[in-house]
Amino acid sequence: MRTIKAQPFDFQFDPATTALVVIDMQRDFVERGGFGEALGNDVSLVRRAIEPCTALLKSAREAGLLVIHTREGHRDDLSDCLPAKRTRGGKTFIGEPGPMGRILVRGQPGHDIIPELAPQPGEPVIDKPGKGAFYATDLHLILQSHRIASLIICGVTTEVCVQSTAREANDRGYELVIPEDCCASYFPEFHQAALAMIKAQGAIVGWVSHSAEVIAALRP
Ligand code: TIU
Repeated sequence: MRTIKAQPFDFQFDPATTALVVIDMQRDFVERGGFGEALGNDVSLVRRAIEPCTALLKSAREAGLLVIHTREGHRDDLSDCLPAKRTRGGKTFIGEPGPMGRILVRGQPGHDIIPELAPQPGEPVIDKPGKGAFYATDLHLILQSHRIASLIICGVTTEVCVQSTAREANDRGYELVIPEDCCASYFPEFHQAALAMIKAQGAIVGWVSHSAEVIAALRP
């Protein structure tokens, strides 16, 4: 077992049964002209997670961890986008044309994972229609088939897709740690609040750490 210095106390994990899950590091959320900006947000606030995620991803690959990427997005005909989601937005809505193609539609440029964190061949990419990465996807099945027990979760945004995924993972029996600098929100106060909720009550959902601590624990 390895140990990551974390809150509310140290996180124990075995690299052989641990996966890194990178949530929705897509152009639509972290570049100008995408869904995040269409919702009225300043994307510079979430771009701060890119560099720490890049270092963490490199370290996870070197340590031989299973690496999984997720992308939030919808079918061309939006048949998998319920009105409760489709009607949300500012001036531009899911499926409408934007500077990076149709907003949050699979295959469009904005839906791509940013080049800094591009998946490597063999790394599963989960296309998810919801906020949580387990909802209506085969993520749990893939994790089970690899005998994964622990997750390192990073990506955007902290209080939306990262937190939803962490809660879904905890309910399915996974132990999880979130390096706080590897996730970000358009609302720094929500980022802080989400992480506080996750680690509260003796790690009620999971642990919170920092990329430097996770990378240190992954070194041989
Ligand atoms: N990936 C993700 O978090 N999707 C969102 O819509 N996030 C917002 O914060 N809006």
